[in-house]
Amino acid sequence: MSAFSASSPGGRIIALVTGLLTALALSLGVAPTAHAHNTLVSSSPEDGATLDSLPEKVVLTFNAEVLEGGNGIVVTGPDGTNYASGDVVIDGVEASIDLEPLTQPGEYTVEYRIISADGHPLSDTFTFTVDESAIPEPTESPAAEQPEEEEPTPAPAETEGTESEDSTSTTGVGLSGPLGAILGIVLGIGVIAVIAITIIRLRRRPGSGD
Ligand SMILES: [Cu+2]
Repeated sequence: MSAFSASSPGGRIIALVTGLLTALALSLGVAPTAHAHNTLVSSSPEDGATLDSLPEKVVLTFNAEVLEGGNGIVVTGPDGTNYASGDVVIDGVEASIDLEPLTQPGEYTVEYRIISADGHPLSDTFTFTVDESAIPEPTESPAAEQPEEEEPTPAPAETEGTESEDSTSTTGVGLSGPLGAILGIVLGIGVIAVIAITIIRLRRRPGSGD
C-alpha cells in the first residue's frame, strides 16, 4: 500500500525518467529551428530519373546559399567509377560539377557534401539511371576491328620461313647423296675383295695339295 507513495524509491525513478524524456523531446523539437541546414530543392538529373541522353554535369539547387570550401560531389557509375570531373562549382544556391562522358548504362549514385548557409555540412545521396539508348555505340566498333585486320600481315613472313626450311632440307638430301655413293663404292670394293680372296684361296688349295 505504501509502495505507491511519491516518496518511495520507485516513484522517484519514474519521475526522473519522465523528466529526462521531456528534456530530450524538447531538445529534438528545438534542434531544427536552431540549425536551419540547407535543404535540397531540386537537382539535375532529378532523383530517380531515367535518362535517354547523357548528362554533362550534375547541378544541385538548395533553398539557401552554399558556402565555399569543403564541398564535394561524387558520381559513381554501375562500374564503380567516379565520373565527376574537376571541382565543385558554387553559384549562390547552386552547387554543380562536370561529368566525364558516361559510358555505362545503369544506375548512377550522386553523393554530395555541401556547406550550408549556417556553416554546417550537409550530406546526402540520390540516384539516376542512364538508359541503354543514351550510350553511343558505333564509335568504338571500327576502332576495335582495326587491330584484327593487322594480324594477318605476319603470315607471309611465316611462308618465307617455310621456304628456307625446304632449302635446308634439300641441302641435307644433297649431302646424303655423295655419302651414299661413297658407302656403296666402299661396300662394292669390300664385296669384290672378299670374292677375289675366296677365289684365290680355292685355286691355291688344289695347288698346295699337289
Ligand atoms: Cu546547421
